[in-house]
Amino acid sequence: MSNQISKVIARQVWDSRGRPTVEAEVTLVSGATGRAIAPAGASRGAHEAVDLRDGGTAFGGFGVARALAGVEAEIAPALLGQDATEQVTIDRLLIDLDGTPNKSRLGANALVAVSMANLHAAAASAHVPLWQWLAQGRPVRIPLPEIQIFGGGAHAGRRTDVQDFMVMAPKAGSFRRALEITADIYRAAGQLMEARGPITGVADEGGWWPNFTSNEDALDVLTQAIERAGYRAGEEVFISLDIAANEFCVDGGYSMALDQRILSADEMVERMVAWAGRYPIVSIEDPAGQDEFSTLAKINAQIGHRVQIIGDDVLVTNAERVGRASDAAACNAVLIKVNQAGTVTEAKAALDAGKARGWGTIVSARSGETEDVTISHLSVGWDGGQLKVGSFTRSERMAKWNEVLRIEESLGSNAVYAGCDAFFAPVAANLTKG
Ligand code: 2PG
Ligand code: MG
Repeated sequence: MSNQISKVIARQVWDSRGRPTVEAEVTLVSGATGRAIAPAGASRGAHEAVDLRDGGTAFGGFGVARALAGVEAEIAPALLGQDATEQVTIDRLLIDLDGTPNKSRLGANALVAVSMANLHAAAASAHVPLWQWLAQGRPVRIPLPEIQIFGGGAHAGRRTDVQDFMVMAPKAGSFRRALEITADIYRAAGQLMEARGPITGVADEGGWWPNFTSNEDALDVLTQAIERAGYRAGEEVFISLDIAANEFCVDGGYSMALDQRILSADEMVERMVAWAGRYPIVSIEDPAGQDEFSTLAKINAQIGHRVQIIGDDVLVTNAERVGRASDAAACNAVLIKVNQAGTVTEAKAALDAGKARGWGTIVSARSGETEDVTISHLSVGWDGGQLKVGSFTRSERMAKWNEVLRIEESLGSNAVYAGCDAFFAPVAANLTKG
């Protein structure tokens, strides 16, 4: 059978932080091959699948020799002869082979690279682009992008408490236009930053390095940048935040470095509600710690009808945790990062769990990335609705935006931009009523 796997190899390549990571290559009897690279997060949830790193002194402990060895000694022999088009079976095999609840034995970095490489090989064998292989004829939309303008938190030496200050253009009409709008805003934001003092570069995901006296200062400048670029903030272009609050959640309180004080959970709720009232915010990710379902529920109850409340560190791309959050009414959207789950199939299950509840779903990159564009295809092929890749500079980010541009172009007049419909219905309705 030509779809049988004939070879699986893994090699060490390097990510956007200059750290080693795993690239896997899967070859089929037909000669088709697929290749994928594992990304790596910096602000990680405790319930994520974990990477296998060598520790010790070499490469700051980030070496992947053990992860590579596991692919060679165990994963490759187990996959030989398997049908690559049976992704669920392949992933089940990987999960069972690892045998741990968090993928710690063989490493989520090894598993996710092989799982995604297999997906590419299957698509190559069918001679179709990956997004099309995933869609299998079902209707898809071009995702609404969520694009970072300022990077903070764990991606910028904690110069702001908030990790991602982003923009969204749900009414842009097309992905191509949304990127043009973002380019204008990114440039305008740079000019505003320059006027405030020397620009000191960019953060991990390419957003301007923050030079702000408070989180609110950053929100003011971002709003100004939208307007300076010629767009109406709160009508055409909206702000999206990843608070990544888990990073500064201590004993249920929130240690806000720029405020020089610890907010109680209720004060955090008040802060989010106040920001959503004062700024043109349409989306907030992780406004509470990774197990703070009740704090999230309070925020969701107050603003969830008009603001997307995304779970990332709290949901860790896990269908079961999506169910828990849904029961607690803690979120109305789920971030999907394949390496948080460890396999393509588990990530898809989390996405489906979100969709089944009418939630927004956002396929996302990690802060440590490479030229790999798998997620661009996942976001289209799975009809994910939204895509988060980081900022609008640095080629590990631009590669992913550019890939979606190509897909949109290939669809011609059949391309449908997800736009406002990418949100949970009440949020979408609120956006379109104006
Ligand atoms: C996040 C991601 C991407 P990291 O928190 O959503 O911005 O960061 O990959 O460091 O977890
Ligand atoms: Mg996040």
